[in-house]
Amino acid sequence: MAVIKESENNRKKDSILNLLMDNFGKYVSGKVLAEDSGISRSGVWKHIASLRNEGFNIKAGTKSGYMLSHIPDRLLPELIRQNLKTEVVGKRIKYYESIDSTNIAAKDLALKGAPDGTVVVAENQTKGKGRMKRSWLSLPGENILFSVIFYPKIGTDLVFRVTMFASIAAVRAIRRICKVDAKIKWPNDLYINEKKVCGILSEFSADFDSVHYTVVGIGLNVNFNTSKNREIKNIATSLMEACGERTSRLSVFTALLEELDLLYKSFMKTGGEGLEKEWNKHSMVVGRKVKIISGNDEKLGVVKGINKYGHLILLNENGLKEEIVCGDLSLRFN
Ligand code: BT5
Repeated sequence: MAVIKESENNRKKDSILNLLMDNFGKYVSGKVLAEDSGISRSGVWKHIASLRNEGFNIKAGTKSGYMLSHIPDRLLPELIRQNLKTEVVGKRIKYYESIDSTNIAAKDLALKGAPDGTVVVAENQTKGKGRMKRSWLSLPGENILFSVIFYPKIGTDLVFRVTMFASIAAVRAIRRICKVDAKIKWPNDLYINEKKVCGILSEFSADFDSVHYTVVGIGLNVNFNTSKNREIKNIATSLMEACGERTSRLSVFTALLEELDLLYKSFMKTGGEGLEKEWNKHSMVVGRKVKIISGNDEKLGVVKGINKYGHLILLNENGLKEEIVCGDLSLRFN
């Protein structure tokens, strides 16, 4: 019941914002807004107050109505919904100004039964997580930080395919908006010009062998001035740095949710058969000499590609093929 009320409320707020955005810089009367969204004049006023709280500048005149004069640079659900064309991903969006980690919040929501494709997005994370207790750095409002909940009907042996389709979705979205080809570095990174632009952290919960939920967390550097950040300035880049101009976070985020939606729907039909082909096409490591570090173990070899489970196939120094299930891959070593 609460969910129906929430979506009805969202629909009304979206329709008010939509009309104000269509008439940006012009007054729209309270009567027209009320009729268009199917609520009372006082209902309109409540939504206007809530939009103002979120950073929209809306002028009000007793006779003229309301005029939108500024849209905040935020990944607000009502802004995302204005253009989003998806069937599953982002039908429900939880937005935070600041949170510890969107993955933590998404796992909590998954345990409470949040719908498939629920998105948790934040402007800032106080404990952004990488793999193996590493951190993910960002600055408020500069990048894209979000997690999506999926309930794929697969066994744990195929769970890496979720990270595979998420990486491909990010490559496609970056290509669509920025016309740049990002490359995938096994197991979970995207690089542009040999520098990391995006990291993916997939976590899952399983009953016996079957996956209950997966949470895919994506951090994508958009308008990040990485050179100002001592810790990552030599290894990281952002879309702004790669393309030479600021990029609309909203456009990239919308494209990314749409690509995730397409790939997830096809994954639900086919189980992700053949995903490795597209992944290998975008790989930055195929054919290159690498070092794989797993715990205390190190291996050198040339990468042949990944197999259907997402395991890395390495041609080792003795000319033998090895299958690596997990680890860190380094391209800079001697
Ligand atoms: C990752 O881990 O690359 C996965 C990062 C996932 C972050 C997202 S943000 C939304 C969601 N919520 C979360 O809490 N997490 C996810 P890993 O492969 O372990 O790489 C971590 C390493 O990347 C760090 O140790 C740094 O060296 C580097 N790094 C940290 N922040 C970076 C950034 N903004 N850009 C590029 N590299 C970064």
